[in-house]
Amino acid sequence: VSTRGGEPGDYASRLLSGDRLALARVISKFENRDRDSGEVLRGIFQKTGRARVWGITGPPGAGKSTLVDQMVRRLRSRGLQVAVVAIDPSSPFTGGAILGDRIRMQDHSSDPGVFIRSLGTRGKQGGLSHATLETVLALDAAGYDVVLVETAGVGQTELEVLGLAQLVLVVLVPESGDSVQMMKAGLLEIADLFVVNKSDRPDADRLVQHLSGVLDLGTPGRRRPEVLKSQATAGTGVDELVSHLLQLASEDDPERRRRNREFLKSEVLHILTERLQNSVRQAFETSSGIDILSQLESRQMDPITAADLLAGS
Ligand SMILES: Nc1nc2c(ncn2[C@@H]2O[C@H](COP(=O)(O)OP(=O)(O)OP(=O)(O)O)[C@@H](O)[C@H]2O)c(=O)[nH]1
Ligand SMILES: [Mg+2]
Repeated sequence: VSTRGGEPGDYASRLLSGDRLALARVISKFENRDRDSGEVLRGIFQKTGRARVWGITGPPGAGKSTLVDQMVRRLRSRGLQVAVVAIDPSSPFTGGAILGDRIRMQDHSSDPGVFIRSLGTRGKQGGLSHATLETVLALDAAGYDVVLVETAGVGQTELEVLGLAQLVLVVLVPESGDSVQMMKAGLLEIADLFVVNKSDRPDADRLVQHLSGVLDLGTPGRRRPEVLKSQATAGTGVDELVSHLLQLASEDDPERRRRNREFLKSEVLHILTERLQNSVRQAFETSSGIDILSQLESRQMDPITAADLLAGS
């Protein structure tokens, strides 16, 4: 063991040997885009690919966190180590729930087989999925058997983040009937399993039937997702849910592989885009960059020519 604890190689090896503090530090590095995060990632990447990564999404307040908490319990009782990545919703409406999540999740804080982490939605497009992917890779390398990624909402960012999940669980509530229409905007395509939570409320069965009807129409090349019911606050239906996800995870699904390939592709694109943006931003600081800028201002040079020049520099 090296005495120089700050070296990227040390972080990687400490993480791989199960050091939770190192794991937390590595995730922060990834989130903050520290200079040495690339090297740390290279040091752990070979050890990834083993964890089951499940996305949990659905409308705000549907009970995702309550359900995740219950799923953690069930997975733990099956002897599996579980990590939870909660994407902090940017929506002001759900801000208060985060605190609630944290308090609830503290129940697991004494269990070394559980690791919980929140990631913020700050940063620009692509930044979050990037940080989430790297966080999931770190958790995977650290040996967690299942990584649950909770995202709220059904916006573009959330859909993008869910691309990294091998399975996507969509949580709805009996009142979500109307939003089934809206879900056609993408969620329906990526869902592997639906759960109608808050089944203690009226109309849960109606939504199950309605959703089943929609799903029966089918998506070509896709397995028809099941629709289950749960009451997360009482823990009802959670065992069936977990069993079903474990079963799905054990089956090979070409669509899932395709989705994962697309995600990896878009991640590399994000990395390249970010690099190019950074290098061009830096180029604008140099004397020739400043010169190009003034030529642009005085209309002596057009933006396309400027881009060509900067890309070549
Ligand atoms: N009646 C009932 N209430 C539930 C059930 N599951 C969760 N709740 C309640 O619904 C509220 C929201 O639950 P959360 O687990 O925070 O929901 P969430 O989807 O994580 O919310 P956001 O992260 O803010 O989008 C809480 O008050 C829960 O106690 C359920 O099965 N039945
Ligand atoms: Mg939540």
